[in-house]
Amino acid sequence: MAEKKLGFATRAIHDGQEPEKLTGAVNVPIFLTSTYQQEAIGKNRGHEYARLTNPTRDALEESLCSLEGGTSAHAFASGMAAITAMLTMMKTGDHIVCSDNVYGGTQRVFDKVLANYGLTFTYVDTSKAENVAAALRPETKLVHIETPTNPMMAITDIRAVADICHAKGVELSVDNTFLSPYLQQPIALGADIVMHSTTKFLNGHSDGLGGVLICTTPEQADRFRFVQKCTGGILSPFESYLLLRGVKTLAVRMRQHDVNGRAVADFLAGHRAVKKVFYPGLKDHPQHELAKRQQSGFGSMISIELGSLEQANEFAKRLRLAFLAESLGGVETLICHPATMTHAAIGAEGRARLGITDGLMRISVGIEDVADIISDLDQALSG
Ligand code: P1T
Repeated sequence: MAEKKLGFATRAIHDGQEPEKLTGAVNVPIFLTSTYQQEAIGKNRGHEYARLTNPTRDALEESLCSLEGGTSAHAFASGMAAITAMLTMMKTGDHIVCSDNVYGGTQRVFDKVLANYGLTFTYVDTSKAENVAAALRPETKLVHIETPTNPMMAITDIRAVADICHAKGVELSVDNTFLSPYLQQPIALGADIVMHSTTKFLNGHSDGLGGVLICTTPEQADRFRFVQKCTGGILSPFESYLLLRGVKTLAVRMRQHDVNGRAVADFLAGHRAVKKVFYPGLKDHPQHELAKRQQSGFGSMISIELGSLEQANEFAKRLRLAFLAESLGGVETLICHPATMTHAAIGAEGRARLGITDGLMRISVGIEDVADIISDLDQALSG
């Protein structure tokens, strides 16, 4: 009889994290070493040099691989380092199709760095799968999507886009940062690569940067292992430890983020100072039914339209509990102004096309008592 696969919360605590062999310590130690003694020329104990492998990072990679249901995982120093590493699979002349609304830094590295090496990018609204089909060219090698998107919360049908890609021999990568593997499993829906800014929900405590690529084929694994070794933008042992520690509580944190996110979205939808709420859990969200089908929760990322930069600034200045800050996914509620923070780099025209107005604020609802979060938002909105 096949062994039953352990549940998500159990795997988050145990996979990759056997007690340490020498002492039985139940936590994976931070292996602070740049190199490893070798027994003879050509004979080592599985490790040669820390840019290639480090036992703390290995444990983390095994854990994240298990949670996303991939075949290998590769950790990098930031989400941007992970995306850049993924794009090294491309060659001059290759074409990439990308969601038109992605984290501003993703579009920046594509257009301002990688385009200089002869890669071409087409941005389409991937929430309409037919736009992806129409954008594919003979030289397209990769489709990269964010779902939900940052910060407009548009949802893409991963299965539909995966089918379109695979019919043409194109790979699909999904940035799963906004939901984490607890609320969305892109590989089970057909994605070939999952990436994360682990800085966000996976870490969960706003105390470390990181990024990861989770693969589904041995070719990708060879490639990303090689990129880690060649370019060296790997996650440090200390940050790997912090991330492993954060991931242990991912399931309980995400359950509470989801509960708090729904309650805050309902509150905001009924507030007279809020002109519009963007949250896939609300019935008026254009892809609400898809989100219900594809995700196992709606998460805690919400954007709100307040009408003007002035209103947004007044709201931000009045916050007492929530922090005005870039980033997301921490235990504390974080509120950002996409037009001047996360999406400043795409320019006013780019923002206007996507509906990222000067009055838009993005809320990463934390796991404080939800009544306290709501009361802070209420006083800040009511003025
Ligand atoms: O910041 P870094 O770890 O390099 O991750 C980049 C990144 C990639 N993908 C998504 C969906 C992201 O949201 C980010 C980073 N985002 C923010 C800093 C932010 O406040 O949206």
